[in-house]
This record gives sequence, structure tokens and C-alpha cells, in this order.
Amino acid sequence: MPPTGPARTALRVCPLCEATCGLTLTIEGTTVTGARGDRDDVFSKGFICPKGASFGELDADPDRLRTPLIRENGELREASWDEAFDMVAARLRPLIEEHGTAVVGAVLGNPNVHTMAGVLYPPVLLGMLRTPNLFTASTLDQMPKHVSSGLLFGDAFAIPVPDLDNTGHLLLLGANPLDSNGSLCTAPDFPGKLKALRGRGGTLTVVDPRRTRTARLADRHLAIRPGTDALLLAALVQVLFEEGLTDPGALTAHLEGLDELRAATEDFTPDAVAAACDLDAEEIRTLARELAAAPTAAVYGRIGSCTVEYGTLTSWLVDVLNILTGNLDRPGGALFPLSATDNAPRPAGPGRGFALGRWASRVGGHPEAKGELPISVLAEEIETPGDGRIRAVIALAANPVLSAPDGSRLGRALDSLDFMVSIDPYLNETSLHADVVLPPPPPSRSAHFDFVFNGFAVRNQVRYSPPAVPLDAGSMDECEILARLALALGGMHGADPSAVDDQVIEDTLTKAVDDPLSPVHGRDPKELAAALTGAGGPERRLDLMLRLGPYGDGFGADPAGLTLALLADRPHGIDLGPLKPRIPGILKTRSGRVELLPAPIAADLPRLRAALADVPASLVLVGRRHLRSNNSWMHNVPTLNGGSNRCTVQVHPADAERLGLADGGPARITTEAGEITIPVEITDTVRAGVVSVPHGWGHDRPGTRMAVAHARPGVNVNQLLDGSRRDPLSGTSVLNGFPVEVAPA
Ligand SMILES: Nc1nc2c(c(=O)[nH]1)N[C@H]1C(S)=C(S)[C@@H](COP(=O)(O)OP(=O)(O)OC[C@H]3O[C@@H](n4cnc5c(=O)[nH]c(N)nc54)[C@H](O)[C@@H]3O)O[C@H]1N2
Ligand SMILES: Nc1nc2c(c(=O)[nH]1)N[C@H]1C(S)=C(S)[C@@H](COP(=O)(O)OP(=O)(O)OC[C@H]3O[C@@H](n4cnc5c(=O)[nH]c(N)nc54)[C@H](O)[C@@H]3O)O[C@H]1N2
Ligand code: SF4
Ligand SMILES: [Mo]
Repeated sequence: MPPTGPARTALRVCPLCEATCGLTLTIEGTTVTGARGDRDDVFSKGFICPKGASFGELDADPDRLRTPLIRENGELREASWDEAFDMVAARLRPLIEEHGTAVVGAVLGNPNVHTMAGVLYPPVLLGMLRTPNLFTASTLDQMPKHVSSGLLFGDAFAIPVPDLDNTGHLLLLGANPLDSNGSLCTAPDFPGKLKALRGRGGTLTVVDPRRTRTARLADRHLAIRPGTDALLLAALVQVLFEEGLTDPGALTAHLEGLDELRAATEDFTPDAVAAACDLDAEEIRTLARELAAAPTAAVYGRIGSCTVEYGTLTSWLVDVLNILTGNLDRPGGALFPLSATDNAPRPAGPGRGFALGRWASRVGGHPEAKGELPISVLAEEIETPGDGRIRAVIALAANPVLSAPDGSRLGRALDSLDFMVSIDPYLNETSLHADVVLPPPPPSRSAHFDFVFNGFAVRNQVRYSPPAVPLDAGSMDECEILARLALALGGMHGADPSAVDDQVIEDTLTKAVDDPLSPVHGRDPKELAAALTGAGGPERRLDLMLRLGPYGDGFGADPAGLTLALLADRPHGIDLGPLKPRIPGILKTRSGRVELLPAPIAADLPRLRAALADVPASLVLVGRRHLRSNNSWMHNVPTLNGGSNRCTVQVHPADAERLGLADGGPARITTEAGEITIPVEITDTVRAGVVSVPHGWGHDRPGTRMAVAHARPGVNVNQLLDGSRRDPLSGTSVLNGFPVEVAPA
């Protein structure tokens, strides 16, 4: 549709990556025709990247689904919302009634954490389902960090973030924020913050087998052998103990297990790990001494430290180093954010702790972590006959056919289901297997609030964006879609979806008034519910969370405190100040202290010790990200999928020569699990012995409706994996550092 009507502007926080930049959208009629950085945004101050600048194209993508699709006689056809929800209820309810809710598998993808709907409704939906079969993108991503935080601090969401604006030395492992814009560290203009760090005389050390754009900014780049970061970090710990450089400072009183930690790491000397890491032992010692000597320092690891053989151990060691150098929970080190919708802080004391493996997957016996099973076992849970087999799947903003190991097998498994529903704006590699596809509207039509990323932000702040453009006739807000879905599978098909929000509000308030520590203790829940403002259920729930949150007005207890009305009056957001120390209040371990050497970690250390003697594979594969991409779903926008082909295998010149590979020519990559053919890009930005292939490509499957992506499909790197490689504690797939063979095709 050509844009019509006079141009206006609207503010909208960008949902396309974790940086959460404030955008100023230009809108003509109902079309977003431009996006620039909002210079007055309290947090992002005008920063924007090419994805944010393409907000309009992504929003108006003609391939976005405008109506639900339902499968009839084997074919997907357009349908009304009533037809679609009737089908969900008619097909799911009988399955649940006959076999129980465990036969429904829920698959949650990454975009959920970028929408209000994806945070507000899955808990309701999962609460109704109570299925042991929950799978999310976390087991392709940050689950090791949740597990290490759960074990160390008693709370899987207590994830410290580096104090980028104030730190004196940043040691960054397996992250490339110049292309990813940061992760588990929400920081608009991450590149600018790294430059500022160096500008104020600080040090940046980057550990990455590739000389990334981030590594090029660094004072020191350690081109480590993939998968061996845990060894490097253990050696840094060993040096700190050995040389008497540990100094936990104010944390000391809150630590448990310091001596045991020392004993457990003493054989990981720099000399012992150097060969495995392919690093110089003296350089490891120097780094340890520099970290200890820095006025403040922060160790930070991301994808390349998580989706590897020793992901949980690596994530644990990252925080162990922050603790031993006295940098955890102090300005300039790594701190715990306190977001506006967090629970209000509580007095310190023992908590309930964090348990792993409370149940296991039916077929392979893989333990749950944080209530989730490894997404790599989804296919076998569908295929393997027996009681409790997954017969139906709800895929919510998830494209596991591309993002998880062996999508071809998973695609066949999805086809064999009794029923599948996808909530997705595209008919893509995963949703094409569904019986019902429920499309959310484009982002300009949705309100936005960062429930998740505010909790990982380098500065406490809060912003709310109402919908920039009203809903189009015939489309449905994603909050309503998910509320209706919850009702349909809970046996209340057709009920008023606002009943879902009313119930959540009632339950929350009933608990709050009973809680002696709540500002609303003893008050009447009905009167409080009536005081909530907001245009609909989701806004009223946001108002509730803000008012009961750490900065809230407590329904009048602090009249200057936060409410939705106050936030709506400040369209560029409200700054809530720098991160502040939160220990011991944040600790929820059974001891009420930081448990430095938790039993599951201690039990996994022998596996790491054995790695010291491993003979390294001659060639291993790692991933990479590109600024103009995001996982699997942004390749359908011409401005983001133009230019030279980015889906290549990067090979070091020495390896290319040894293997007889020509630049631009096709290579065949093989593993024990599969093979792909992909163009070669010879570059010395990857170290010798390592090749790099990006993920999220492979858009050539028949039956999708993404014309631009289909025309430039790339290949799916995850066809090289069968899912059997996992970090045992977290169930996270090993997506980096697995052996491959490469030959000319
Ligand atoms: N080899 C390899 N594989 C990887 C990775 C890697 O580094 N290497 N990275 C992993 C990581 S970190 C992640 S997070 C996963 C991501 O894995 P997934 O979450 O499965 O994939 P995404 O491409 O992020 O998007 C999922 C789906 O959400 C849909 N979507 C987009 N916006 C919305 C919306 O507003 N609402 C709804 N309902 N749907 C929406 C998209 O169309 C897409 O189908 O991939 C993982 N896979
Ligand atoms: N442009 C863009 N931005 C994104 C995304 C995207 O797809 N594109 N995805 C978003 C998502 S879902 C996430 S989770 C984040 C991820 O954010 P980041 O973690 O910053 O992701 P990457 O850019 O993949 O950086 C991972 C780095 O780890 C390196 N690496 C691989 N193996 C190892 C290893 O064994 N050791 C070490 N030390 N390094 C290793 C790789 O070479 C790579 O440079 O990005 C988010 N932002
Ligand atoms: S950096 Fe991330 S949040 Fe900022 S404009 Fe780019 S995609 Fe959007
Ligand atoms: Mo991710």
C-alpha cells in the first residue's frame, strides 16, 4: 500500500536486538516510512544501527501474514480468527483430555523476550499446560549462564552485567558486540562504550578465535582455540590463588567455599592449559596479574562462552573471577541491575536455592534446567513411541527448524504430529509444518516494554512505547492472540480474553496484600485493582508491576513513585540511575551466601581436567553474526539481505591452501551428522584450524512464503549437527567448536 496522509512521528523502542534503542519513527498514513535514533532517549541518546534504520521495511514486509492460516486437506489456507481458534480448541482439547497435558510440547523462541505479549502470556499458558516438555532458544544460547547464576547466587536470573561505563578493564570472551550490539548486557552504542573505555585509559582484552571488529578495538586479542575458555579462566583463577592476588573485599563475608575452590582449581596452571588453549602461559599469567591490579575490572562472556562443551563451567568461572578480584557487585565491575518491574528488594537471608534435574526427558533422560529440556531432544520426544510422547506442539515465535540442530529431522517430526500451532508473522521453515498459524501484527502496531532487557541493562532506566499505529482491520494484537490461545487449551475457548488479565491481576494483588513486606499489605485487592490505569489488560498489568516494583508508588505509599501514567508522560523514558551493589539482598541460595563451588560444578570439573589431555581436532567450526541480520528471520528485507553473500565459510589462508580451497569456490563441510555445501571466503580474520559459518540461513525449503529470503537462501549450518553434543549441566547444544572436515565441492 502506498503511504498516504500527512507525515507524523512516533517514538518506539526498537525490538530488534537487546540494545533497546529509542527510535523516532516517521509515519505516513499507517506506514512507517523512516526510523532514526531518538536523541532525547534517556538511555540510547540517538544511537541506532542498520537494523533499526530498516524498521519501516521490516514492519511493512509484504510477506508478513495478515490473516491466520489453517490446514485443510493437507494445504494451508487463509482463515478467520474464529475458524483458527475453533480449530485449535477442537484439535488440542481432545488430545489433552485423552492423554494429559504432557503430550503438548511448548517451544518458545527468542523474539518472545522482545515483545510484551511474549513475556506476559507464556507464564499463563504454561501454568495451564503444566507440561514437562518445555523447550526454548535458551538451550541454544544462555542456559549455561542461568545455571551458573542459579548455583552461585540461588537465582537463575541473577546475572551480573559488566559496568561498561565505569570499568577499568573489560575481559570479553566469545562475544562480538560490534556486530551483535551486545547480549545479556543491554547497552545501546556498545561500540561507543568500548571506545570510551579505551579513551579513559582502560584496557580491553578480547578472547575470540576470530579477529572480530570487536577484537580489532582491543588492547589485547587472544585467538584462543575454540571450546577451551574454561581452561583459560581456570588458569587465571589458579594464578590469582597461587600468587596471592585474590581480594574479594566487601564480598568476603558473603562467600562460601573459597578454600574448596582453590583446591579444585589448583592443577589448572597456565602451563597445563597453554597447549590446549593454544595460548602462551606467560601471557595468561600477565592477564591474571593485570585483572587483579586494575582499579576495577569486569569479566564478561557470551555466545562463544556458552554454546560450547564446557558452557556452564565457563559461565561459572566468569563470575568466579569477578568475585576473586573483588569486582562482583561493585561499580566498575559486574553488577546486578534492578529493573522497574523486578520484585522489590527483600531483606537478606537464606532462600530456596536452585535445583537442577527435577525431572528428565522421557526418551534420553536428559535433566531439566530452569524448567526446560534441551531443545535438541525435541525431535526424539516426538518420534519415539510410548506413553507421554509429544503429540502436539505450540511454537511461539520459534524457528527451531533453522535455529536448532538437524532441522530436517525436526521438520519431519513436526509433520508427524497430531497437531501443531505456530504463532508467527511468517510462513517459514518451522511454521510451514503447523496446522494453524496465528500471525501477530507488525511491531509498529504493538505497544512495547522491555520486561527482560531492563534487567540486563548497564544503567537502570525505564521506557514505554504505546502502539505507533493502530491495529489494521482484521488483525489481532499478540497479547489477545496468546490470551485466546491460553483459554482454548485450558478448556475455556471463546471466553473473554480480558478474563486472563483480570485473573493475573487478582492473583498478584491477593498475594501482595497478604505479604507483610508489601507496601499494599492489608489493603483491599478489589480497591487496588480498580485503581489501575491503562487502556487494556496488558497495560493494566504493566501498571500493576510498575507500582509494586522497586521504584513504584506502592498504590500511594510513595506518591512520587512510578506508575504507568507517570511513565506515559515521559515518552523518552525515565533514568533510574547507575547500577548499585545488591549483595547480600539478591542472594537466594540455601546458605544465604555466594556458593563458590556448588556440587554440580564440582562434579563436572573432572571432565574439564580430562580435556587437558585431549588431542585437538585439526579443524573446528564456530559461528558468527552480521550487523544486518538477526538469527533466522530478518533475511526477507531487501536492505538487510542485499550486497555480497554473507553466508560463506570463512577459512584461514593456510588452511585454504592445505585443503585446496579457492576463494569464492564451493566447499563441502562434513561431520558425522551431516554435510553442507557453501562458498569459501578466505580471510585471516579466523585463526588457523578454525572455520566460521553464520547461522539462521537455509531459506530454500519449499512451502515457505518469504520471497526475498528464498531468492538468497544461504545454507543451514545446523545441518552439520545431530544435537548429541551438549553441555551436560545446562542441556545447551554445542554450536561452537565442533570438528568438521572441509574439502572443495
Ligand atoms: N549454529 C548456531 N545456531 C544458533 C545460534 C548460533 O549462534 N549458532 N544462535 C542461537 C541463538 S543465540 C538463538 S537466540 C536462537 C534463536 O532461535 P529462534 O528463536 O528459533 O529463531 P529466531 O530467528 O530468533 O526467530 C524465531 C521466530 O520468531 C518469529 N518472530 C519474529 N517476530 C515475532 C513476533 O513479534 N511475534 C512472534 N510470535 N513471532 C515473531 C520469526 O518469524 C521466527 O520464525 O538461535 C540459535 N541457533
Ligand atoms: N546483528 C546481529 N545481532 C544479534 C544477533 C544476530 O543474529 N545478528 N543475535 C542476537 C542474539 S539471539 C544473541 S544471543 C546475541 C549474541 O551476541 P554475541 O555473543 O556477541 O554473538 P556473536 O556475534 O555470535 O559473538 C560470539 C563470538 O564468539 C566467538 N567464539 C566462537 N567460539 C568461541 C570459543 O570457543 N571461545 C571464544 N572465546 N569465542 C568463541 C565467535 O567467533 C564470535 O565472534 O546477539 C544478538 N544480536
Ligand atoms: S542496535 Fe539493536 S536495538 Fe539498536 S537500532 Fe540496532 S537493532 Fe535496534
Ligand atoms: Mo540468542
